[in-house]
Amino acid sequence: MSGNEDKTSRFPAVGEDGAHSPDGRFYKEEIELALRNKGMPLEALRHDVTPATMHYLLVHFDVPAVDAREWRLEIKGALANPLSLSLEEIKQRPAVSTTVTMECAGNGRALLEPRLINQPWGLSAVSTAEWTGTPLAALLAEAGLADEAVEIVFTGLDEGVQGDEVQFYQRSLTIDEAMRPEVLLAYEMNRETLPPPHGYPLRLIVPDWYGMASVKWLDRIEAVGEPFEGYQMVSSYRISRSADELGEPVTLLKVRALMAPPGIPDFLTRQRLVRSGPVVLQGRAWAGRAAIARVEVSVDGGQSWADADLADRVSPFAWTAWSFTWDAEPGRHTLSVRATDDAGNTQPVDPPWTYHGMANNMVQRVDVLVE
Ligand SMILES: Nc1nc2c(c(=O)[nH]1)N[C@H]1C(S)=C(S)[C@@H](COP(=O)(O)O)O[C@H]1N2
Ligand SMILES: [Mo]
Repeated sequence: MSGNEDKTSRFPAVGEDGAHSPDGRFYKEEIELALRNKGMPLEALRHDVTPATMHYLLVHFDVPAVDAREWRLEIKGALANPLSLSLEEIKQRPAVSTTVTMECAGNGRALLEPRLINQPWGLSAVSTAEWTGTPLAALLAEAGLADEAVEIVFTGLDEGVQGDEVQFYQRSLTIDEAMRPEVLLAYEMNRETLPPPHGYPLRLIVPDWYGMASVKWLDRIEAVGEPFEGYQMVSSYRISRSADELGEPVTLLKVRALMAPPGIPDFLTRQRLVRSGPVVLQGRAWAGRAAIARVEVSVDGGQSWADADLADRVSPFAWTAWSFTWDAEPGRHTLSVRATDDAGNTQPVDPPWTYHGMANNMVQRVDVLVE
């Protein structure tokens, strides 16, 4: 099992584990990746729906240039009636708009030590958008899934090399997951045509799952009779302790809360400067298929916690807003926020180390100086 490392890599290795940064140093290639991709500035946590230009972005290979007049979606494989649809035909089908919180499974990776050399996310790889499209389930029903079909494979138009494998970006879902009514084939983001980096002309949206499931630039959808074992299913998006351990697949979003950093930032270090007196701390919390039961704030570096107020969520698939009024006294303080879902899961202060640094939902810490 190889992770994101490749055998000819000039990157250093830590022990037998592979391509991890030995001293926390960021490589030029990681900085270039971080410039191609982007996080959501955490001040955008103040919006229910993230403006599209502030939505995080993760692109493994190149953004394909697609001529929508030529493009067609193929639906084929283990089904009775294969379909080939133009974008216009897809838009003529029943349309649904759903507000969905999406988070990259690598969010928080750069906070681990040592960390995989990869897209170096801090905590900014999460956003919420309103996606408009047509439900996948009706199309699959129309195509007449065969009894032997066990999974649906989604293939993007983007091709590249990862872990020494030439591949199109591909992910699968079980039939049960693919048939859930909230799964969309989306052609609009925040009521505008899907921007090219977000999947133009058509992408999958799988609410409640980490972002890797929501395949962009769809080319084809295939029903298959065996579980799909492509690179992005078995060699990446795994929670394991080494390159050789298969581990558990990354699936539903783990519980997490984030805070919009209060006060004003220092340009270079992003350290926060806050005026003393009452300060309204606010942010958002989310958890896969569970609801947020509780959000707690600590203003003393995690020694004591107090409950924040929760607002109604804007959609069953989107984050919940929270707020907390803090009486800020002069000095240095470390603010933290932690969420608990209605299944009783909560966030760790110290995350368990994992090889790929996936699904790290550790508690956020924000250092502030109050004057
Ligand atoms: N075809 C394709 N789909 C993809 C990806 C990709 O690189 N290629 N990246 C995935 C990952 S890892 C994430 S987190 C989300 C990000 O979606 P966004 O860039 O619209 O925020 O898209 C997913 N879908
Ligand atoms: Mo991702």
